[in-house]
Amino acid sequence: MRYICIIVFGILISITGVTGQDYQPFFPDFYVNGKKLSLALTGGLRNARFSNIDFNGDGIKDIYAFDHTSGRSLCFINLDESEGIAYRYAPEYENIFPVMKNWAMLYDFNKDGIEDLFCLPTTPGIAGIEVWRGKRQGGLLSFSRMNTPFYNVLAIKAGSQFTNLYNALTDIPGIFDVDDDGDTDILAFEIDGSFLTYYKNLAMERMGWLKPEREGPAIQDPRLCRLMRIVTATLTC
Ligand SMILES: [Ca+2]
Ligand SMILES: [Ca+2]
Ligand SMILES: [Ca+2]
Repeated sequence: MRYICIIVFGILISITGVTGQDYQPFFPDFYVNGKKLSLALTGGLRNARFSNIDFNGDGIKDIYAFDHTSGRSLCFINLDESEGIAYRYAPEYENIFPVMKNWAMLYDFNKDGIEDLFCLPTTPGIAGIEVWRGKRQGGLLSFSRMNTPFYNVLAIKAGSQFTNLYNALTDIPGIFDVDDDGDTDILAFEIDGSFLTYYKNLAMERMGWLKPEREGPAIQDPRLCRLMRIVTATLTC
């Protein structure tokens, strides 16, 4: 009898077919004392770093938050309301970001008006900085990882080879134009964590914006050269 039941059950499955349920996110409204909680389903933030980027292409900067504790990317659209400040939780943009850990931030290093993504390398164990170039095509925002000669992380020359620009796995580097000469520099602590290293970008001094040179056969993108032609110098201030 037992075997008959199994056979009948198998026949029923083969006839009717078995399919998994499609999962569709559901975002119900939540109210407290009649007041709608607009960010009730964000999941909360414990140790977040915030950046600005225009997700929906309306010319108004929105908010990107990377939460260190959960490793989540959270997106918030600026509603540009005339009174007060209002943001909408926008999970539909979260899947444009790769899976990341520890830290992530946005900064437009190549001055094309679209923020680029800097994060802990997605290759495990590499203490450095990974760069994903932002682009917008057909109104859709996306990021693509930039290739470099050393594990696809931001690299500096080491003799005739390249090595990673060191940044501790748990540290967030400073990424901005330190000397205000138009290109992006890096501040990062050395391996013992005692001294801050100033990685000065030499793109403006050596290449300028309109005549980029390439250093090494593996560097194929002149925009990446702008970021990679750097030297170390002790920060004196
Ligand atoms: Ca916007
Ligand atoms: Ca950019
Ligand atoms: Ca600079």
